[in-house]
Amino acid sequence: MAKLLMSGNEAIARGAWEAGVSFATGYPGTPSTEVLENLSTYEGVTAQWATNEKAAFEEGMGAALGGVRTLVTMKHVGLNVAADPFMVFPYAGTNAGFVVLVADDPGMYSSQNEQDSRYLAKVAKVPVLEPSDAAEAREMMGFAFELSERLSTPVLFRTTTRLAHTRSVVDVEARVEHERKPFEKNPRRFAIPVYAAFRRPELEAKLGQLRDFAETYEGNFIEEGDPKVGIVTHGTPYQYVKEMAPDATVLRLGMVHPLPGKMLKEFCSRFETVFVVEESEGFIQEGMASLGILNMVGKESFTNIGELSADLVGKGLGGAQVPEGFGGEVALLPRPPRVCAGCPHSGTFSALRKLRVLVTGDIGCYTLGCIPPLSAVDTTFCMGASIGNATGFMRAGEERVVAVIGDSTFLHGGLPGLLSAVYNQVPITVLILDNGTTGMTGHQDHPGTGRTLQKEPAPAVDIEGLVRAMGVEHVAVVDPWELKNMRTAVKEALAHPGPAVVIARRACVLLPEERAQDRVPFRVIEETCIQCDYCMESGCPALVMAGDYPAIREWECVGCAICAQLCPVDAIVAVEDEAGVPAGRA
Ligand SMILES: Cc1ncc(C[n+]2csc(CCOP(=O)(O)OP(=O)(O)O)c2C)c(N)n1
Repeated sequence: MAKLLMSGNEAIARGAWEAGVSFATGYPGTPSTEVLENLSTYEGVTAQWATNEKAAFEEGMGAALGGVRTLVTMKHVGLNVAADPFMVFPYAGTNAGFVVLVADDPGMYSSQNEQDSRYLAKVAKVPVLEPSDAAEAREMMGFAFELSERLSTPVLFRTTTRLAHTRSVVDVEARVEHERKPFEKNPRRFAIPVYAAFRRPELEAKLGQLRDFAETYEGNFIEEGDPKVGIVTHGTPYQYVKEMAPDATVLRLGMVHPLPGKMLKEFCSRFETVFVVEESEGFIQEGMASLGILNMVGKESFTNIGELSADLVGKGLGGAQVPEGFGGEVALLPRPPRVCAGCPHSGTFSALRKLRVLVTGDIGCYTLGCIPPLSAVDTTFCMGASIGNATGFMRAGEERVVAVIGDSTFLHGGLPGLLSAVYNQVPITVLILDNGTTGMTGHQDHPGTGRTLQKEPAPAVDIEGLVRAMGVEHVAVVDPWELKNMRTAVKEALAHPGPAVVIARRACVLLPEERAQDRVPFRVIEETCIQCDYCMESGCPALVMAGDYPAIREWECVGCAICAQLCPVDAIVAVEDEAGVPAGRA
């Protein structure tokens, strides 16, 4: 045994490895991504990125039924994508241990919504485990696999951003190997649509067993303290409770679904009022109410919006225990998100903005196209939605609609929407922003990059050939740094009578190969500049106002020349060009 300082995600990977996980799969999404990345560095685990969360979940089901301990990872919205198999798998139950790690993001630090995934587990009738720190996360992972095998059930292991990214000291142990459990054919168990009706009561019985188990599970524990102050809590909020009410009597739930009804009732009967300190929705509180527990204060005092904090918990508990001057608002400089200098998406949007079309967007770095100064995208909802949305807008009567979607997102959830547009011959234009990576979540590989999770060579899907094979007749490939070409390509695609695809292909400037490029930076000639500010519409962070004129921070400029092409008077030139001759990219 050794002690290591680990983030929650590192500890979860470690715990899964120690528990003998042989197969791990997932799709990137903050704050879950590092679990799989870490696990891929351990011996004895086959780890891979799947195309999307549903694919990952189904791969995981196969592996667990095939007899090896399996971990599937995703962020909360990924569970929505995987919801179909997630709701059905419990009917069959697993063979070897199957754990799905779902990271929720209260506060939406990097997500499109705030979602409490515990509710989905309740619908699926699956147990939910929630650790309170990294050390417990490692240990609980091992238990999650045991529970999964003991009751032949998938287990949802829920974390949140705070736990995923906070470090604590973790005791690590050796890996325990598990023999492969042979798969025994049994249609009555595994041909669900045929036999679901028979299995439905079994699922309910299993939930009953889980309920009984919850009463004695040592992750649901009571810490005795002040006999007048009773608090029920879970996950990270447990830490805030310990900080703000160190003397209280606390029931900490490690399994939040199903709840230990008897334990909760007995606990609550000891107090006049019990505080339920819970982050996100009042999931535990609602469960307690349905058990007939009424002497509690929960969401009335602890917001369901964003993250809780020690300060908010102290205030919700009545403020009595909040130390003088504790917490308070932290003044942060407002820092709106921006594209990187030379970001290919910036070129795409600079070209698109002028075309005055309706643009449906998607999820990725290019979501920044919705806000000033890029201001080129009109809608953005969830991964893959841009293409279906574009079809819908055309069906509603819009005449020119462009869907913009990243390469990773296109392969994740864009394909069915495009196929539907082809099938129904809806003349949308789809702009695939192919920067050769999953940029937003930190450069993960995908089926189009030619590399696996371990950076081994892999077949790279030919996106151009793929869309042609789907029946798209008009396909163009352009460099988004070339604004004129970009504009022409989109115009031609819009003029095509059927669905058309433009692939804007240029690697993300933050990829190591791109960073290593030695490109000549640009500068502004003040005497020529007419202060129109068109260059600023590129959103480039290397462009700043210096007095009355824009200036380029040379050390940040990557020489993309997007700003130079936006300048109507050729006042932006390559630095080395002593004569001030325009770079002439346009
Ligand atoms: C269902 C779902 N899974 C995962 C995520 C996390 N996520 C946000 S954007 C994105 C992909 C971005 O890659 P890409 O489409 O290539 O665009 P880029 O950021 O590289 O511009 C991912 C995985 C999410 N928002 N929703």
